Formats: sequence, structure tokens, C-alpha cells
Amino acid sequence: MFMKMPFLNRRKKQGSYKLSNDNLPEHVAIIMDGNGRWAKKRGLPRVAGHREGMMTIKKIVRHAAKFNIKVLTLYAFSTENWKRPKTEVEYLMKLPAEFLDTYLPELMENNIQVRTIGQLSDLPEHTRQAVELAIEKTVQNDGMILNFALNYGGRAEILQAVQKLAADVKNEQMKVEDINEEAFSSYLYTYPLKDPDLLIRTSGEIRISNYLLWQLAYTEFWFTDVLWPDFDEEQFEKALYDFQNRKRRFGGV
Ligand code: V07
Repeated sequence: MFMKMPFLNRRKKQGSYKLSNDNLPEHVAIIMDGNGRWAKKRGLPRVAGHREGMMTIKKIVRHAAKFNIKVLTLYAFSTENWKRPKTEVEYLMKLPAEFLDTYLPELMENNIQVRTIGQLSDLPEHTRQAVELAIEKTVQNDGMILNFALNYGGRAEILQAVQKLAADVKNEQMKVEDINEEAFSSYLYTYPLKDPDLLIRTSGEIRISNYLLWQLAYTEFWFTDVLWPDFDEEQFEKALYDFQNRKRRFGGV
């Protein structure tokens, strides 16, 4: 008689984990933390870390598309990030245009759609224009959704949803008794995307920092000490592998 020994499946194969094609997450959200720390360790300015972090995005997007991930939601700029030094914020606001200048052709080739969540209206005009152009140019693509959280905060998102909902109740577009989870979700930035299955946070911080507060209710969390600029395909696969080997219960047994 042989016992089932699930740990035997956990073999590491030539530096990569044996991923099956089942139970892959459809929606992966990432908090790309540790860019400033990566730069500091090298005696470089923080912005050098942000630039390197942008290179990591390109790498991970290519890899995620290979695994048929449907949505990748990346925390690029939070509502708290305005508190950073002015020069750093100005640099960050140039990154969307830079990213798209060099990467839009590849997004088109791979049929990837760019979307955003967050309050775009408060971004500098040049940043908003770059982002809107990317959304427009990729709107016909029907492959993976590359969703950037820009000027995003989870509480701000919930509050704007409540305001719109209250306005709809007032103008009789919505009845109080019809407010349920599904109806409420339709007022969030992420609508009609399904909630993330997996959240990855790099750089050793174990918190969610106002990210997707409503949407992460049943999400599996995966943390690593690796800094975002050092994050690579192998790390990403490890996260997918660990996800596949967790049992999700959604509150059941
Ligand atoms: C930003 C680079 C990645 C590390 C984390 C923070 C810094 C890509 C974008 C972007 C956003 C919208 C878009 C295309 C690209 C971006 C900001 C910061 C503000 F349509 N990276 N990246 N935006 N970082």
C-alpha cells in the first residue's frame, strides 16, 4: 500500500517549477515594491530603480501572456505617492510615455489591451494623454489585459463608488433594496473584470497598502523579499506554482 505523498510533486526542475496548465490564476495583481531600495543598494538615485522596475514589467508581461493570464493589474502610482519629492513624482509621470514609446509595438504584436484604474483626471496632461493614447490604440486587442493602477487608492475607489451609487439612488436609477455585492462592484474602477485570484507583493513588506480593498476579499496573497527590479520569470512561476498548490475555499470547507 502506497500513501499519497503530495510533496513528491514539488520537485524543482532545472530551476523552474513544474507548472500544470490547470488552476492557473486568471487575474494577477502585483504591488511592484522595492525600486527605490534597489537603487539605494547600488548608490544610484531612486529614479534609476523606477526605470529598472519598468524593464521588469516588460519581462513579466511577456511571461504572463504565455501562461494565458487574462488580466495583470500593476500598482504603478498610488494616491499616497504624491507625497514623494517633487522631482521623483515628475520622473514617475514621464514613465507611461516612455514605456509606451518603446513597448507599444510589442503590445500590439501580442494582442495586449492597456487599461487603467484610478483617478486619471488628476494626472499631468502629458501623462494622461500618453495613457489615453495607449488605451485607444490597444482597444481592439482582445488578448491579455494590462491594467495599470495610476493615482489609485482603494478607499478613494470605494468612496467614489458610494458617491455615484448615492447619486443613482437619488435620481432613481437605483433602488436601495437592489444594492448588493454585484451591483456595488459595478461602480468600482475594475468593473467588469473579475476579482484578482493572486496578489504578488515584492520587497518584503507584508501589507496591502490601500490596493484593491474590495476586490482582494478572497485573493491568495504571495510575498517575496526580492526587490521588484530583481523579480524575474522564475519568481513569477514560483508564485503561480504556489498558487496552484493552495486550496481555495472562498469561505467554504
Ligand atoms: C511606473 C515603473 C515600474 C515600477 C513601479 C513604479 C514606477 C509603467 C507605467 C505605465 C503606466 C501606464 C501606462 C503605461 C505604463 C508606469 C508609473 C510608474 C507612474 F499606460 N511603469 N510605471 N507608470 N514605474
